[in-house]
Amino acid sequence: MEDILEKLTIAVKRGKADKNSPYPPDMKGQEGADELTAEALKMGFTAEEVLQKALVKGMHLIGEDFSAGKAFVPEMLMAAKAMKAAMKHIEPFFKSGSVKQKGTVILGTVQGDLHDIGKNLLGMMVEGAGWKVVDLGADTPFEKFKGALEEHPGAIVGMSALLTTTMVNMKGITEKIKAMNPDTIVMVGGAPLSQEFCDQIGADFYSPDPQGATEFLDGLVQSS
Ligand code: B1M
Repeated sequence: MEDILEKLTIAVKRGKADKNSPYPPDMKGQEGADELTAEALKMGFTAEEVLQKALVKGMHLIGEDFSAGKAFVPEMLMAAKAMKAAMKHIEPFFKSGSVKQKGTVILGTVQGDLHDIGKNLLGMMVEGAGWKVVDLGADTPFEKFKGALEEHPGAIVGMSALLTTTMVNMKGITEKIKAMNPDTIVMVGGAPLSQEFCDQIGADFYSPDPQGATEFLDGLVQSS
């Protein structure tokens, strides 16, 4: 049973998106992240298990290889492509939450940063928990957050960063958002962040994972 999760971890790490993908050449003709995710779900693994035990694990492994100089940007890109092929099967499970919307959350990966997989996962889970999500994408400057806040007054802002060099951009954006309206709630997350950093930049909430962010959001509804 667990065998399929191991195969899926390898498919993501190696960037094997689907059976027809010619990359990597030594895996030609083998099932990729697309088919293996569908199979794992069919076998009864939960979306959460597939995500944590295979997909996120595969991304972590390619990250380790990159740190060790054994993989490079093209390999990370292929791994991201495989992850995305898998996520389309996972998405319906996270989006099947309550229909009534609890409020609006504006999400974006911060300016300068192209990593969008974690932000996309967060978006799926928040949407599944019953929130309207306005996804501004990656490399999001303050102006885009401003425009979205003007369109959705009272919305909560969620910012993601994966690089130590881009997380610092969250400070200026948070300050400008608070200058527009001090009551706007700003939550931040992403692998290099910490509670201490969140406090330093004047954001309202930090969560290392989408579950914590969703619980925080739901807590806002209960307390209002
Ligand atoms: Co990049 N990259 N990358 N990369 N990349 C990392 C982040 C890195 C850790 C790799 C490494 O060195 N081991 C490293 C950062 C080092 C650092 O700053 N400390 C790195 C680097 C250096 C770079 C480049 C600079 C490489 C270069 O060009 N020399 C470059 C930068 C480009 C740019 O952004 N300007 C770069 C490029 C890329 C690709 C484009 C090739 C690709 C991204 C593709 C894409 O996202 N569409 C890529 C990838 C895939 C990675 C790794 C391998 C995987 C990231 C990922 O998707 N993880 C990554 C290594 C790693 O993470 N171990 C790496 C899976 C994802 C589910 O996790 O995003 O952490 P994560 O999200 C989590 C939590 O953090 C949390 O929830 C998610 C689910 O649990 N979370 C939130 C995230 N946002 C949240 C917000 C919240 C709450 C929770 O509230 C608002």
